[in-house]
Amino acid sequence: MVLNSLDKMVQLQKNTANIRNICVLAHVDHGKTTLADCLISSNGIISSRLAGKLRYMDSREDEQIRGITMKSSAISLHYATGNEEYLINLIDSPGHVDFSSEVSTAVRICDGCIIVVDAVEGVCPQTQAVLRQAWLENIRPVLVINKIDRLIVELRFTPQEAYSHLKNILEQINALTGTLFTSKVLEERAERETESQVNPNSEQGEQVYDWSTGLEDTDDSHLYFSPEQGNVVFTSAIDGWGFGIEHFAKIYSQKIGIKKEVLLKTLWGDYYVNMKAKKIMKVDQAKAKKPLFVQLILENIWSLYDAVLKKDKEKIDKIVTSLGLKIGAREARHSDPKVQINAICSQWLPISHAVLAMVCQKLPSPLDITAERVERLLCTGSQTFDSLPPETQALKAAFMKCGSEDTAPVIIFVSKMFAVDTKALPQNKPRPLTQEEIAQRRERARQRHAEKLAAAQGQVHAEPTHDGSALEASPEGEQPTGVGQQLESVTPNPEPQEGDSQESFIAFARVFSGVAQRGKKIFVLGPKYSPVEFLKQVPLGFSAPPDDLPPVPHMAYCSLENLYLLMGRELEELEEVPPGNVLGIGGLQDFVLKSATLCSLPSCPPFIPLNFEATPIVRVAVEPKHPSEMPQLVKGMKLLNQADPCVQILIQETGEHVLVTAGEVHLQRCLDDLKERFAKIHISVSEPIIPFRETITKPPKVDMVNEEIGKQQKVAVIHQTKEDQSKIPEGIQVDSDGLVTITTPNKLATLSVRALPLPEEVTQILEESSDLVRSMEQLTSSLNEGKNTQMIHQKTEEKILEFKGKLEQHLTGRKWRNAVDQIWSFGPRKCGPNILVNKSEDFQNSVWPGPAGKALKEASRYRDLGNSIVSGFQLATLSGPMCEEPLMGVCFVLEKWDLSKFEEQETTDKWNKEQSDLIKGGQEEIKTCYVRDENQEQQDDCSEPFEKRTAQKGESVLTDCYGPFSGQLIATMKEACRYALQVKPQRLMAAMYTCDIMATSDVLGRVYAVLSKREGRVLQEEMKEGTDMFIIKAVLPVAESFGFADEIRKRTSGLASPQLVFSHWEIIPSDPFWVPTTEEEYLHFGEKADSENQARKYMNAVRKRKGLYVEEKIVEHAEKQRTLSKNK
Ligand SMILES: Nc1nc2c(ncn2[C@@H]2O[C@H](COP(=O)(O)OP(=O)(O)OP(=O)(O)O)[C@@H](O)[C@H]2O)c(=O)[nH]1
Ligand SMILES: [Mg+2]
Repeated sequence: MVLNSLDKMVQLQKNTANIRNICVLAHVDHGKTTLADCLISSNGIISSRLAGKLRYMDSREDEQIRGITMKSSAISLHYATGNEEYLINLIDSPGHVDFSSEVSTAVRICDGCIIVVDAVEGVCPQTQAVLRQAWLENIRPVLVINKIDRLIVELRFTPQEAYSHLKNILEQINALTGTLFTSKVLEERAERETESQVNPNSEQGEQVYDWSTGLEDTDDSHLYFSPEQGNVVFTSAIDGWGFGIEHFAKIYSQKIGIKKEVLLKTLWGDYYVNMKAKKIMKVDQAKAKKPLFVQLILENIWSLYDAVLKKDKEKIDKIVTSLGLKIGAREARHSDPKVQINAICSQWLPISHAVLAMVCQKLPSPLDITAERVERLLCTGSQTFDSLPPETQALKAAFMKCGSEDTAPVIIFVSKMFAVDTKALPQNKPRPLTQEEIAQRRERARQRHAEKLAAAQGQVHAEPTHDGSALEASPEGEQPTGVGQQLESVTPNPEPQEGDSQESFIAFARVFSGVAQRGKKIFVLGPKYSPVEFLKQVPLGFSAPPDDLPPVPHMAYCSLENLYLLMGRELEELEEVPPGNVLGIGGLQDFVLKSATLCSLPSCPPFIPLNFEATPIVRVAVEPKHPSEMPQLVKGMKLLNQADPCVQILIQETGEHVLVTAGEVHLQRCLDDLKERFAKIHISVSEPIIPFRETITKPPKVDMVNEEIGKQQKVAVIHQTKEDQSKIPEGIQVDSDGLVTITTPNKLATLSVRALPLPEEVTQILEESSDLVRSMEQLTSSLNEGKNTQMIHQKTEEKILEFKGKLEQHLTGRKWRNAVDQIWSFGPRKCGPNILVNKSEDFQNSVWPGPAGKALKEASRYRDLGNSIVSGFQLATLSGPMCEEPLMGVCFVLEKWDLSKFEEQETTDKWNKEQSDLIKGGQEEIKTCYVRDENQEQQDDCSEPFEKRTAQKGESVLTDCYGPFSGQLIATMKEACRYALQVKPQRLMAAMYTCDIMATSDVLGRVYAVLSKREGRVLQEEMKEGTDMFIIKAVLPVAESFGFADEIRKRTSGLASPQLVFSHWEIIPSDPFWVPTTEEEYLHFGEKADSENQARKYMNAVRKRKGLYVEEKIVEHAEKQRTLSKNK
């Protein structure tokens, strides 16, 4: 039964210094949920027998079936040690890469974390990832090395071997911490340096460059994990035991009479004890002395396991009595050794005590929040804390104080929204009956029973069937009036019929300052809210009631409807929540989409966005089985979007509803949720839509049979495919160098565009800097609009310069001369990995803020036309000619932009207009021009009425029979870019996953077989020290990855399990349009070249999906099949 009442928890919540908000982080399957079970069982919420089997925090059905956690969930635990009582808000998180966004939502609201590492597998990719996330959030970690039992039972290590193995794991994880720490210190030092460059007076004479400064001054010893620091415990969660060395130091200091402090320093490390002299000495390898850790700790555990596994009853009894334990008769007789081990060890070395004591001692309370973390949380984008308005800076004190007085501002962060069945909310649940009510019920039942008996006696002669039905009907028919009605009123109203399966959204949140009270009104600040804007709109110290405030973008005002204590699967209602606690908030569904900051003062900025490690990449289109159920699907998708931190939902131009998820497992979970909870309809799901990118390359030097191109004689091309697809329509000039010149339909402007492949490094830089490019774009557009409100912050400016420098560094050579200065735009969506370079002389413009960008001021008229060119470029980069996928790594150079005709036209227009104004004065018949044909002469005819019309209506020349001129420019630019691409060798780019597979040596061959079948490439293969495990690092195209994890698992009987993470885009080397053109190629590939062309296969699949024309020859020369034997 639950040991802690709600009142106890409420009381504990008030003592902020004794609250620990922690999360459990690890690689998948390292035992987080099992560990959480053990901690929960110490509070009596689940029985200790079930701990490790129940996986209480995995409350979803699919979590239980698959055996992996998919959602992070919280539970509040009570822990008492000595005189102190602690409240531990524990969050269990998923370890699977697909759900790493759930980890981000957990670390944000914690102050510390438990990193769990499997003693056999050691440090794995996700261990690194979660450690990095903990660092980025500035939360303190402690380490649990779990599954020590596997070293004994599976690997059959001797205690000495186990010790070396554990030492190794510690070294690995400390090396990781070291790299994180060093990079951070170096970064900080760089920051300090730039600051000192800004005010050179402040630190004179310190200009000598010494890379190690900063590193040496900073004490980092507390950061590392080491048993003697008390931040490492060794556990076996499944067997319920765990220890830190402090426990043994206490015991042995009494037993062997060596001071506890000395033992604490020497129990871990290469020391041994000289029993006779009662002295601790350094281990001398030559003498083969056992370290203390082995001799005093591991050997005892090993011998216990040995005794139990060998069923040596006598020895077991001896150990049990020497440890002073009492084992229940049932456990002692149990045939399963695991049960015995669990019974003995969980008493001897209770895991919950070891872990929770470490958590309370080593992890900070909410009061210990560092100034650094607060500043980080408040500074979005490239802002610095000092640049925030003074009202905002003042909030820092509130964070640090974490006070609960009335004047303290209430600051809450919502890190995610989760859905629960409305019926499961505490206010809707039938509450437990009080003693009185139970007595009343009993009385009522007794009465009913008496009545039934009386009725049965009265109808004793009736037929049995009739009798039965009468009995069944009687309770309802004969409701005793008084008591019954009273009872009805205490049970909650049933939900309305249609809504009985409704979902309610609860915010997963933490109070950072002030007391969250039920019904309190609060500002909800969206991620884009800016307190600066607000303070500008509303005068300082606004006195109006918040309801009357003018509407401010990204801000809402609402009340905290319900507050909950999160207890794993259960929720408990609370009236108020003091600062420093994790809580659930109901009623924010309409105000918060995924995450938000809540504050009682509008001067608070939104917290920095959560740092997601996974990129959503797997997309599918969904539709209802019955078209009439579309509205349910749309509603369901909206709910799903709110309930998952990382899923994206899109409606594509084609009208498809698309779901973008982080991986296959995530996809499956989203679909299940959609089907069973949010939409509750049957849906059909498309094959995963695999994203591609289109690009161009340098012309290849050799052909497909490795012959130098040009040397081979081209044979007569039998089929025209190659020529066909790159056929350029008439009226477009292409020179030998790939420069495409094209004229707008009204013949007034001519554009010359060339496409060039960007060097790989440049594409990479562009990808990495997309955020910066976006903010640069915003800046330029606000400058152009003449707003000039956004001051460029110095740090941003430096970043821009650095970015520009990097581009210049890689774009060298004659071809790229001045190119960086002339960059006009990035695309698609103004921040993508493609560049538009403007080399035309008449019109200068560039993306760079500052003098170069201002050159344009003169011609605002041209600016609009310039915008059309940029839009055309954006459209062209958004969908390429091969299969309408976005472009990547392409540079379009606008060589010439001839507007002379347009200008002439405009002058004539003006003149005409003046004339007509003078002579006529407005009465006019307006002729419309019809485009009768594409024919040239007829178009020319149009020019006369066109001129008249525009002139007489007093409009500018910007509209003609082909539509607005700006629109024509957009279309022409887009076409020019497409043709410029098509005259170059085009290539597809595939999205690639990196995958880490851990496999034993006997299944290695099969892993390789699956990898190579799926076009995977092995990068590295390493043997894990001390085990027969291999770690294989490989890259694999996303297109080939579906079902990969399952296949590997099946082929290796579950011994290898891969983790797939999106890594980069890679060019597929084959040319999708390739056909054999030389004799050699004919010989090699045959006339139709129908051997596999991977790129063409992908391209055609995408085209087919998008409903585009696919050039496929199905049967060319059909030959009648004959059976030779018949011809005899
Ligand atoms: N031998 C052994 N097995 C363990 C131990 N702890 C957990 N396991 C097993 O490891 C498997 C994974 O445990 P979980 O607790 O679900 O792991 P997790 O870290 O929560 O996994 P995810 O949430 O999916 O990332 C289960 O089969 C557990 O029984 C342990 O101490 N020793
Ligand atoms: Mg788990």
